Amino acid sequence: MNNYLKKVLEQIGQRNSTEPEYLQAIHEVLTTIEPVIEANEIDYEKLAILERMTEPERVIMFRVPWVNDKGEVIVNRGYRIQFSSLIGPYKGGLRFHPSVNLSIMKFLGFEQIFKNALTGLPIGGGKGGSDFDPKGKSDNEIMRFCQSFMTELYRHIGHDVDVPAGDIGVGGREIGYLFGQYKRIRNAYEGGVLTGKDIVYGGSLARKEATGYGLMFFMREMLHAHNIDIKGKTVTISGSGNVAIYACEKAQAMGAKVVAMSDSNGCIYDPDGIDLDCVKEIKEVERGRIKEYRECHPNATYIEKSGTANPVWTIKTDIALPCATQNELILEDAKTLVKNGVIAVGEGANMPCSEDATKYLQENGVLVAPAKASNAGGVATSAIEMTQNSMRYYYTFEEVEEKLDRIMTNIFKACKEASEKYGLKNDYVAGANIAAFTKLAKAMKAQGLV
Ligand code: NDP
Ligand code: 2IT
Repeated sequence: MNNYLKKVLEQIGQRNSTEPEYLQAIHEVLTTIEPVIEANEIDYEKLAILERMTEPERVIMFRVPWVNDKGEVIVNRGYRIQFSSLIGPYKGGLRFHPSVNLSIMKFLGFEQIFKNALTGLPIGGGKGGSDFDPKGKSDNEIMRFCQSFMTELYRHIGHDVDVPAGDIGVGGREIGYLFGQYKRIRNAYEGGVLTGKDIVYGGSLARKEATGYGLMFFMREMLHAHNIDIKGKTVTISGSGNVAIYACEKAQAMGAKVVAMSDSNGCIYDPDGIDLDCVKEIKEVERGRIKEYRECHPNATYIEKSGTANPVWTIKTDIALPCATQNELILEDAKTLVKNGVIAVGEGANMPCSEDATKYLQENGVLVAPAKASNAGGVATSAIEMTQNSMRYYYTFEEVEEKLDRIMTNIFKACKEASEKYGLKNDYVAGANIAAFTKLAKAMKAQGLV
C-alpha cells in the first residue's frame, strides 16, 4: 500500500479506535482512492489532505431533556457533526434511532461530504441526530422531544451555516416540529435552515420521493451502460421507510416487479408484486409493522427475522436494494444473492453493504451502485429546496424530478469516467470515491490551510 495512505490509516485507527463504523467508512474511501494518491497530481501528503479530510471541523454533543406522557423526565443525547464546509454550508440529515452514537454520526458525516460533492451543488457535509427512539411515542412526545432538541441545535445552524434534514426516524412530521421551534426562537422565517419541509410551508415538491427515485435513476443508467433493461426485472428491497417506498414506486413505474420489502422485525414476500398503496397505508399513515401487509394480502408470506440476518436477501432476485441501514447486507447475504443470480445491488441506505460483501459481489460480476452516488438524490433535492427558498419561488413536481434525473445521470457518468480513468472499469464504488475526492482535494488546496 502507498506509504502515505498506510501512515494516515494507522493514525486514524489509533485516534478513533472505538468507532468501528467510522473506521469502516474511512477504510473504504482511502483504499479505493489509492491510484489517485499514487498519481500525486496534488502533493497530498505535504498539504495533509487526507488528515484534514478525515477530521471533522466540529463535533457537537448535547443533552436533550424532555418529559414523556407519563410525566417522567427522559434525557437523550443529541449530536451534530459539522464535518466539512469546503464546498458549501454543512448539509446532511438528522437520525433518531436508539443505535445512534458518535461512530455512526461520524461515518454518516464523512460519507456525506463525498456524496454532496458528487451532486455538483454547493453543499458541504454534516450529520446529526439522537439516540431517541421514536417507536411507540405519541405525537405529543415526538413534538416535545423535537422542541427540546432544537432548543440547543438552533444556535449551531442557519441557512448559510448548517442545514439539517431527515434520515432514519426523522420525516416530515419531525421536520415540522423542529422548524416551528427554530422559527419561534429566532423570531425569523428562515425557510432554508431545514429541508424536507412540508409543501405548505416552504418544502419542495418531490423531496419526499427524491432518494428512492434517484436510486432508480442511477440504477437505470448503470444497467443501460451494460445493455440491461430494467423492465421485467425482479427487485427485492430492505426497509419500508422513506427511501424504500419511493424506490419501490419508481421501480414499478419503470416496469420492474418488486416482490419483497422489510422492516426491523421481518420481511414480506409477495410473488404477485408488492401492493405499494397497502405499504404506504401501513407505514406512512398508521406507522405500523410490515407484517400487517398480510391483512390485505393473505397470500403473501411474512418471514420473521431471527438473529441478525435479514431474510429479505434469501429471496431470489435480479436487483437487490438495501434501503434500511448500515451493514445490513453482509458477506453471507452477498453469497446467497450471488447463488440466486443477482445482477445488481443498489445502495439506497448509507453503507448498507459491509466491505467484504461489496468485494464479493464485484468479484462475482454483480454491478454495485455505491450509496454516496446512488442515494445522493435526496440531498441533491434538498439543495434544490434551498434554492427555491432563496428565490422565494416554487418549481413544479415535474421540474424538480427532471433536475433530479439529470443530476443522477451526471453522477453515474462521473463515477464511470473516474473508474475508467484509473483502469477500474465497472468499479463504481471506486469511481464515486475518486470523483468526489478529486474535487474536494482541489477545493482544499485552493482554500489554503484551514
Ligand atoms: P425511515 O426511518 O423512513 O425508514 C427506515 C427503514 O429501515 C424502516 O423500515 C426501518 O424499520 C428500517 N431500519 C432502520 N434501522 C434498522 C435496523 N437497525 N435494522 C433493520 N431495519 C432497520 O428512514 P429512511 O428511509 O429515510 O432511511 C433509510 C436509509 O437511507 C438510511 O440508511 C438513511 O441514512 C439512508 N438515506 C436516507 C435519505 C433520506 O432522504 N431520507 C437520503 C439518503 C440516504 P423499523 O421501522 O422497523 O425500524
Ligand atoms: O443521507 C442523506 O443523504 C440524507 N439523509 C439526506 C440529507 C439531506 O440533507 O437531505
